[in-house]
Amino acid sequence: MKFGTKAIHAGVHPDPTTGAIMTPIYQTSTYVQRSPGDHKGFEYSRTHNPTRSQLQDALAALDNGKHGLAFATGMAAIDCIVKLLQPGDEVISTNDLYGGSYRLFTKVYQNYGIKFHFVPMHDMTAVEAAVTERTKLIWVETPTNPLLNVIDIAAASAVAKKAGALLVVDNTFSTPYLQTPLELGADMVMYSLTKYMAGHSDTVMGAVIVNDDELHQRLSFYQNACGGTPGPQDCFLVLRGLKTLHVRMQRHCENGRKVAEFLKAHPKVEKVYWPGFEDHPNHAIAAKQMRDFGGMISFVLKGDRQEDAVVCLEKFQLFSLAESLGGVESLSGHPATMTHASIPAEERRKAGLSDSLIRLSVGIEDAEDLIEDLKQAIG
Ligand code: P1T
Repeated sequence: MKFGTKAIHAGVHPDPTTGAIMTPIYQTSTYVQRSPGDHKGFEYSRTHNPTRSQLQDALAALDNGKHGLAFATGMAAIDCIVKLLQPGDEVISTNDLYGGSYRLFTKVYQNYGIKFHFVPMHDMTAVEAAVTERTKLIWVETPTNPLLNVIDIAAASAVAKKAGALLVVDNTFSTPYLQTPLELGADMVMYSLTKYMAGHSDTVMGAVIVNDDELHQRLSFYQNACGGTPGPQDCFLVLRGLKTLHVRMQRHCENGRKVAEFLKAHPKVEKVYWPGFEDHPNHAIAAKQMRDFGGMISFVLKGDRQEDAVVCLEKFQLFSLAESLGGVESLSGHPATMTHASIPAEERRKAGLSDSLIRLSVGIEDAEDLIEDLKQAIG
């Protein structure tokens, strides 16, 4: 089955009692048993819920994976993955990543005896150099948030396999429409479903997709034991969003290209970060592992001054200044003070993240209107 057909049909089935074509919102905490242990596969909604089950199946199908697990937020999904580790274990992570992931790693799990190495992963030799006999997990985000670096998933998988470590790909920026990491050797794909997957800025949720049965069992154990599960209404919203994922992503990519090209040609713009440019340092890998280049773009104005970035952000009319990304509406953000403020300034600078960087999530409005907005804001 092709992607668009799967987005609409995979994992879901009409309600057996009524024929309702949309998965009902099973707003229930518990399920009546005829006799102790004699039930219909559902006992308690932290453990299983029919709306969540259909979403998990739909998510697995889109990534060509076997099992999906849904969580209350993207951070709860990441938290569940890190719980697979033991004190003394080591993680190699990209040094350019969502600030909340960095915060969870360094401010929470470092206290539990897990060691994190942050390296520029677009250079695979840096990853190889960080491997020790204690390396248990390799954490990839590609394209990265917010610098749009592209990491070679197949190469990272080769390093992980040699090290005996698990490879995770945070696929939030790409979605399975653009890349399917399990097919490139990843052990786990992770999502903030809050973003493109739900697509309408109306819910926060996360997910993990895996092929391996044992890994699925271990993650399911933590999903239930720790309880970071989503409610059925949120699962319904993501299920509804997934049905248009392919149409939305196509338009995000088309608009992304137009906006990136406009910015690149603008005399007041110093640098544009977008993996679709042929002169992007990792363009060849992006072209190999992605089906298109997405709608996330970052840029720096000439002079590289934070004051100028703030003025530009204040002037936007259509690119609303807000955290998050991947919704139908265009958003703008200032990573240094917003999404990446939890990364110390020194570390941000080392990773190449300027305090004047502006991040855009290009929505699916008419591109001409978005470009008019950029023109008036940049001046
Ligand atoms: O916000 P939440 O659903 O918990 O997901 C966390 C998360 C994980 N991974 C990536 C790559 C992300 O971008 C995020 C959340 N990011 C933002 C809120 C943001 O504006 O970048």
